[in-house]
Amino acid sequence: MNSNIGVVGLSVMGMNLALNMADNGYRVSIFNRTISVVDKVMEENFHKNFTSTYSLKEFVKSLEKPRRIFLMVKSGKPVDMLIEQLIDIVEEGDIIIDGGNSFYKDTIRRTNYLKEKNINFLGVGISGGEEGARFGPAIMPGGTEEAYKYVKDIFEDISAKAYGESCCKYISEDGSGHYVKMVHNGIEYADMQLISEAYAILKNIGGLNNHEIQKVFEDWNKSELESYLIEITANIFKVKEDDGTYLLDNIMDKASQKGTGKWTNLEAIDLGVDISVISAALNARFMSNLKDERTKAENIIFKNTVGNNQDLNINLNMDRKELIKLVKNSLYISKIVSYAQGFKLLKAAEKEYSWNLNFSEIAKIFRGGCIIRAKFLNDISDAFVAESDVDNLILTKFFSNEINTGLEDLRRLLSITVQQGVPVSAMSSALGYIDTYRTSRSSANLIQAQRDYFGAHTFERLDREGSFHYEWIENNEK
Ligand code: NBP
Repeated sequence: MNSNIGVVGLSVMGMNLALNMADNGYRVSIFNRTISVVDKVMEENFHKNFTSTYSLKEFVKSLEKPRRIFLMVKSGKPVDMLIEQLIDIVEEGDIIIDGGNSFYKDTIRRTNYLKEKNINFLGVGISGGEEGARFGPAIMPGGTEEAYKYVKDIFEDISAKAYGESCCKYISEDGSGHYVKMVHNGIEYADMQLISEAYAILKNIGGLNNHEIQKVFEDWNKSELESYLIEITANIFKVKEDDGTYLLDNIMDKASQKGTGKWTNLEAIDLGVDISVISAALNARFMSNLKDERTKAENIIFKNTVGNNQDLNINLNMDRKELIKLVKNSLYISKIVSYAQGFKLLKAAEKEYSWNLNFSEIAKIFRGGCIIRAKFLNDISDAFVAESDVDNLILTKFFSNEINTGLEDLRRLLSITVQQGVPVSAMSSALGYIDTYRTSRSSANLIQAQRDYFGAHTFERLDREGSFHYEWIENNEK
């Protein structure tokens, strides 16, 4: 019997997804460029539903029609190379699926290229790493709905389940699935940075030790902050080395990245969308890597004008319990803003690329399997159902109320971090965003005046329609 689906690329993700499909009762053909890997998988991770194949031709022949070919290889050139090799072997109507972390513009290009040859192409965002691939990832499929029909059952079966629903929902045309995955990763950067800022405040201002911080995160995970990242953070604070020191304290403070956070930011710049919390998170990773410079700077630029790094003699006028409450509410509000910015970017992309995105359903996908899974995604999903046309998540009834309830705490906390010289750029960006968004009369009138002054760029007026120019220099000289 021919296989129901085939997986090309048997590294961490491909192999685990193939096992997941096989566990769900699907017959799976497997293939890998380096064919010794196929034998290794058959020896070390044998599954009765696997069919091993040793050439792309043999692989394609082993599949039932229309063929479902799942590529799980390194993104970029390898995907194009595989497509070129497959084109001559597959038939019209077959479906090539790219489950890797491809750039969405490549997905759009590949979709159009294969469409000319009547071959279906799906660009599928997959999140959850090795564990997710094996036992249930979040899946974000983009492409034609027609082609999606052929993989829907398999994808829904292998996906994570949250609150009784599959964490796989059709997104929209061509690159939309990979786009949503990209934005997911941007939000992930922000989430992680905000949590690490909360840690910095608790440690450096609150004076809490690792054990106490562990308890705080454990406690927060029973609140509206309940999420995978808060949960693993609490666990991280438990780990000690043989000598009794905390592993966390021995880890170098340089954060790496693989580039998807960068893509999200570049895209936001392209579409003119403010995702300042996500950008702050990316910048914080860049800055973290300047370890040597930061170490030098600490002895050149001081916390105080008096020229030392002593804490300012400011009476916080609050006990630890109060500070912890401020940090919790600030983290929550900042988190709302970062998700709101992510969804705002999706809204702009929907318009730009003529997709049809269902934000409530996207929030539901994120509830399981992926890194940003969090309880409050239920509230986001509900808010988008109640107010589907809302301009910004923070304007919905539920979230505007949450922000109004805790905003004072965010202001109070940030005034303390400013005084104490503790860097919390993502939380500061969240407050900056809220204040900018809620200011009906901004200072951009001055920018327009300056632009018109030096470049005759003209300006609009509040009291009249039209485009105006003023002879600033001439009239100034009079
Ligand atoms: P890698 O991203 O490390 O890719 C390794 C696989 O790509 C191997 O099977 C390799 O075959 C194959 N490959 C390469 Br490299 N060049 C090829 C070519 N020209 N033709 C055919 N195959 C080629 O594997 P991964 O970590 O399993 O990730 C797979 C995809 O999933 C990536 O796009 C990744 O970004 C994405 N992703 C990863 C994670 C994660 O947590 N790792 C999570 C979500 C998404 P070989 O054995 O012959 O070298």
